[in-house]
Amino acid sequence: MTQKLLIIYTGGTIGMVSTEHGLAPAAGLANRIQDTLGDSLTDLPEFDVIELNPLIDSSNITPNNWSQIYDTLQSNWSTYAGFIVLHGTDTLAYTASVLSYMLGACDKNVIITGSQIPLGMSRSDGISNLEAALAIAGEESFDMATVLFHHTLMQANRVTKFSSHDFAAFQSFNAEPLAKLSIHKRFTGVQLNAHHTQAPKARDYEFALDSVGVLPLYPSMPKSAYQGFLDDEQCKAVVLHTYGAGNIADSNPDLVAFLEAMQARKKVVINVTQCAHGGTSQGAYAAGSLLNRLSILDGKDITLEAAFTKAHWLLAQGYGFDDIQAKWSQPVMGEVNES
Ligand code: ASN
Repeated sequence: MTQKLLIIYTGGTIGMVSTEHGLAPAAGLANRIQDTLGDSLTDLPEFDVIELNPLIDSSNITPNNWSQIYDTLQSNWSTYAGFIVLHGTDTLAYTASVLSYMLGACDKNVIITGSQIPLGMSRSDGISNLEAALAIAGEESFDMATVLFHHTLMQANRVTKFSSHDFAAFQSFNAEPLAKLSIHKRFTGVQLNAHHTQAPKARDYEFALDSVGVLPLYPSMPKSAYQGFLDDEQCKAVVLHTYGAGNIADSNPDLVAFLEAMQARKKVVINVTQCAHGGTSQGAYAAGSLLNRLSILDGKDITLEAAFTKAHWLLAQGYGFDDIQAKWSQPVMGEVNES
């Protein structure tokens, strides 16, 4: 093994260039990194760059891309001291969450980052995000996939993109950031190196592309918004994006009938609140207590992205309805608080 790092460019703004249709990812990022970071590279670890094919705006991400990123990490694991995944910010939280489950407690760092302005354009935040990732990726493992953005290192499965404009595009909800990077690093939150870590194994499962849906609740929702989940044979789980403490319109007979039918057809339903902060208290209100009676899974303080990808990952492992009902409350990689 060398002390070199591997940068995996998946696409996203950090490596985009202007085109007649707007910003789009472009090959040749290694040269743009050399040109942009220039002399500061002499103080940073050496690295290689792999570009995935095709490079995508992360709005186009699918579970096949998650597999491609994982396989690239796994097949290069023994060669490099640490890894940086450059990803578009739009769906970075989904990829970061699923990689946290796929990699588990790993013995090298996988730091996911990107930017709001492309490298090589004026005021690019890609420079500081990439420099910081390069500076710490080869250090002692954090035991888990992490996201680094705007001087903040966060647990991968706790982040949500909350600003389309600010350089601080991500927040870690319901979990302290792992570190604030200033002149000094200040680690907080989880205890590092708490797990027995290992190298990731070769993937022996596939994601089923259409297996998980999301149903955001809103007032007076038409039946057509959710009926399709029942009829679609491929759909095995739905994240119900509920109000406040995990409440639904329990006086809407069509919605209640839909949830009953989901349970009868053994399709998993997970209750995740639309509130970024706080989590559910399923059953605290009468308007949410029906969900307990229907054995709908309580998402507690999990993010939408972490719940959606956890359902995908559990289904891909071959777990069925009964297994997921039993397993859901156990955290895989700290994505939910147990209490
Ligand atoms: N549309 C871009 C992407 O997600 C946004 C970004 O990276 N800042 O690929």
